[in-house]
Amino acid sequence: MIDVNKSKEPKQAVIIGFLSKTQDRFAEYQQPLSTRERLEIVTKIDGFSGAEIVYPYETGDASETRQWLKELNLEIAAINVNIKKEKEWVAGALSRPRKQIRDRAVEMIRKSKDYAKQIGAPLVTCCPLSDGYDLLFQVDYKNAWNFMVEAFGEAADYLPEIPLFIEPKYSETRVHCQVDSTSKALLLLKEIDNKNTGVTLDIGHSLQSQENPAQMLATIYESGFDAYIHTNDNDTKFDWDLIGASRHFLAYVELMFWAREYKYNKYFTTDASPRIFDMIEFFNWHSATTTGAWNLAGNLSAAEIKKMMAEEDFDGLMKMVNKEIYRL
Ligand SMILES: [Mn+2]
Repeated sequence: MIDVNKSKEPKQAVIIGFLSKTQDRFAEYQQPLSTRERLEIVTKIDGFSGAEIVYPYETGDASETRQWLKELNLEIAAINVNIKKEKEWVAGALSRPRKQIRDRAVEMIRKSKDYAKQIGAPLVTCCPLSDGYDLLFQVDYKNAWNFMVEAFGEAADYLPEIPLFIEPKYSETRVHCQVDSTSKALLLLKEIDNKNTGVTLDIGHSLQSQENPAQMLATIYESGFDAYIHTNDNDTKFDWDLIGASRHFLAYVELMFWAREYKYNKYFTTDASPRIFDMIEFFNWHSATTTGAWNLAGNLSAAEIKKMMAEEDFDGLMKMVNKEIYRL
């Protein structure tokens, strides 16, 4: 295991779907590329050594993909299982009243764990975006919650050496998602009661849920679960997947500070979309920003900061932020 507190370079990866064509309701951005071509682009970005790939849409033959990874000297940060795209899951997958629909989603997560094992990925992450509601009086909250606990529990029990991470998000694709905050994800994991689980803390999702990402990282660990981090930024109203630290610089540095405190050694996986920007430039800047924030946090005196917190030296902490972080 690397000593993260001495490392000058945080491990960084990217969700490779962002290296191809993306679209919103009004426009399309960038060019469509194959999984192999997307992986080749990862090697062109300074500071990136890992990829998060989507099961089953970017994952072909496991041995072929493993060969590509070896050739390109890349690692898999995570397998991201998609349980929202298939027609039957557009209105939800794990919280639906019909058991067959839930069972097929659980089966998809199980298969993604098999694939993760075959390819040497350390974890599977799942963001149940379509599980939620658009209108009030639309879903039975009682059943929906219990179905999600049961379904995620079944998926977590399978192949325990590949842990299952749940990624909360407030909104999209439903107006209000079931797992709408980090705390809700933790409550779900407490109900499931399986230690081979964790929370994928997406900075932008956390901000959209009116959270402070650093505080939520500490809450995840203090609740006894593992954490995996997605990096990006937004305006707190919508999950814009902006370049890291562009709107919440101090929150980004504070998250890095606590990630170091907890000796976080998984990938910082970029969940940001270049859209109108030049793709390589965008990710090079994102990577440099994450490395810069990591190093800035590492150069702070953690012992002094924690002493000031213990002594409630609020003025000292405020000055530290202005002098050492903002450098004013
Ligand atoms: Mn994410």
